[in-house]
Amino acid sequence: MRVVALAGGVGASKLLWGLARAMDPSELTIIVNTGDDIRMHGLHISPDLDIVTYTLAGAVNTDTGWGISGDTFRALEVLGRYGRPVWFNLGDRDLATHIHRTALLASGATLTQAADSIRRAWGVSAAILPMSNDPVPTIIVTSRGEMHFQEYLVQHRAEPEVLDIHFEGIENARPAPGVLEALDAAEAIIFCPSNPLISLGPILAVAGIREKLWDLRERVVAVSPLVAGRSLKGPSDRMMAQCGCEATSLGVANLYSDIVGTLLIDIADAPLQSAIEAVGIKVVVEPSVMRRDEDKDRLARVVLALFGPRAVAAPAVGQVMSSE
Ligand code: FO1
Repeated sequence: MRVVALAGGVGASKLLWGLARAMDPSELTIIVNTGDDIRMHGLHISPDLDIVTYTLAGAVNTDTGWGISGDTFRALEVLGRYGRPVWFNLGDRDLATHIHRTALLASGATLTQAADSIRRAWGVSAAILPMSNDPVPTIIVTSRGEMHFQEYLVQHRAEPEVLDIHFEGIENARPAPGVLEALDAAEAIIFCPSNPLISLGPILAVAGIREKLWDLRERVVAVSPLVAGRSLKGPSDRMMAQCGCEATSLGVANLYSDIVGTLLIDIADAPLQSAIEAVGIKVVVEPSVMRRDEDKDRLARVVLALFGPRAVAAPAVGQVMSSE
């Protein structure tokens, strides 16, 4: 069964890790947000592409959810000595990825080709596609002025009040090669539990993607990133409230009501079920917090099972299932 997942970074990658174990990963295509991409020290950094790649390779730093496990920060120390900004923590091994990507782009490769080169080198068999090869930086308009999303999130620790969100250049951004084709061919489309405004929002804003999902919504299952009105990682709850959206799974449903057939919500949100159904979305209530690997495996299998028994592979040898 061909499965397409729309993904941001840390929240998404936990479910993706489970999906890649619960199905044949070569049947999985992941369309990744690139609104978080930023240029630092002359290098093209694609945080969400890298988080997804490192996670599926089993190499991600599981304490932070980003960067490479066991990485050191010696180069960053020297960059600081030169007076360069060091608020964005680029590890030594991680820097090799950014150097490789930047060199490929400078030699005329596309971001799609760079992402593919990186995921192959890490032995990841799922296809990892940037949403677009055109730059679409996410700009946050805050009480302290306009800033790039990474400046808001990392440098300012998501403290400034969010007044508005722009995806710069979105009018001219085209879907990357393979994105619309993968959606067309998908038997199952999964929205990972990512921030609907700044992680899946940029993907859905690329010309043609939301429109394509209008026709496919019966095969779209979204996993809510909010549990009891709180995001488990990152500032989704605060951002949603500050942008005038209800910061609950019902608020998520409202943002997806034209493109999602089924929303999976946590058991803590069961009281929202009928309100969500009233916006025309079917609801599945399941434990959705992924703390341990067993939780990721379990949720991935629950999501895949919504598309029928064929979607879920037999557990790999040695794979632990929390329900067993
Ligand atoms: N997140 C942080 O909170 N602090 C960092 O210093 C940081 C560095 C970083 C370096 C490479 C990378 O791929 C991701 C990094 N992230 C960092 C994560 C990133 O800011 C966000 O979590 C994603 O963009 C949101 O998905």
